[in-house]
Amino acid sequence: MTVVELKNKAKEAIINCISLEELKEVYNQYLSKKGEVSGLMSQMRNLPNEEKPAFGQMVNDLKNELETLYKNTLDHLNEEALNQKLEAEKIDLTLPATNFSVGQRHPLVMVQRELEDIYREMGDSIVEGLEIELDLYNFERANIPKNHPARDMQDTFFITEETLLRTHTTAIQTRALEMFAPNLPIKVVCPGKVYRKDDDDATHSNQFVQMEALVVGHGITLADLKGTLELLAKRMFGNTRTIRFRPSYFQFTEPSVEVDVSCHICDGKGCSICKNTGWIEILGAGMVHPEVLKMAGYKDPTVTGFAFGLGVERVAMLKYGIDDIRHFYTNDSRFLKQFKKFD
Ligand code: FA5
Repeated sequence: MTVVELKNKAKEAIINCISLEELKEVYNQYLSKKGEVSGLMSQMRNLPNEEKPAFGQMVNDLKNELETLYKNTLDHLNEEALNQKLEAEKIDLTLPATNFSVGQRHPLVMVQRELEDIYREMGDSIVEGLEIELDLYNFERANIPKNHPARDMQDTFFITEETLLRTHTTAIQTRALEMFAPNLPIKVVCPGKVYRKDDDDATHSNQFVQMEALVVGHGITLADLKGTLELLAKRMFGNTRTIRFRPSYFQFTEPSVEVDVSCHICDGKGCSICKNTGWIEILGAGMVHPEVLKMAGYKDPTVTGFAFGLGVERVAMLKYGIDDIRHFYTNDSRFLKQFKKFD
């Protein structure tokens, strides 16, 4: 092939390239070390000596011309590729933004945190226990020996004869007493999930959250318990709800009381939610039974204490006017979103 023929063929091939890949192939064919342009030099040895300089000059000129054309085509194709990429990634800043919905705390967590803050202000520290608990801490250390009829008050999920799903946060109380004994004073709050074989209805669930409070020292009296509960009720419900103390029975407190808050649905007049009583029970309480203190290691009879165990769902229901405890567990976002304003 003559120099002119090669020149025309190579120029046409470069100009017709429509992609970088094609251009690379054309470069390899004509302009690389082993390409056709370098191949022309091998013809030099067949030429008479006087023609060699002119031929060499011609091949060099061809090489320079093709390289310039190659470079311009490469720039053009690179620019085109960049433009295509920019076009594909184009962002329309005038489009409306995507709405990301930011989560919020669950109402039960909100109420639990609020209660913890109140307890903390009173100087309590938080102690946690185990959901799978020993019979020993759930019942025996709470002064409820095996086969005692008081066990029937809490229908229990037993795992083995000695282990169970704790039925109340009093199990954390008995562990805390053992952990602190014989040191004084104790001022702790014990939150946690508890489990019972209760039939589910508007105010009962077989899994719920309790918060136990325990104060032990010298000279703690029922008046301290009453004062603490009144303060707690005012902080949680304001002054509009009425509370009442009702004598009750727990095997681990003596005397024992239960605290009710006037029903938020009927304002105390009686409705299906409060079972026509006008009241909703939120907690059980009392003076820690001397036997419970003794079993934990407090032998001094002048050491006394009070404890109470509160149902977090019941408090949340009264606080936010919720008519069915089951709403807390179904994860319906229409229900949960309503609490955003309180978070
Ligand atoms: C007890 O669990 C005692 N351990 C409380 C206690 C602690 C008394 C310390 C004395 C000293 P009771 O079973 O009544 O008591 O439950 C306490 C509270 O948990 C109730 O007032 C109620 O608010 C809540 N509660 C009880 N059962 C359920 C249930 N099935 N579903 C939702 N909340 C419940």
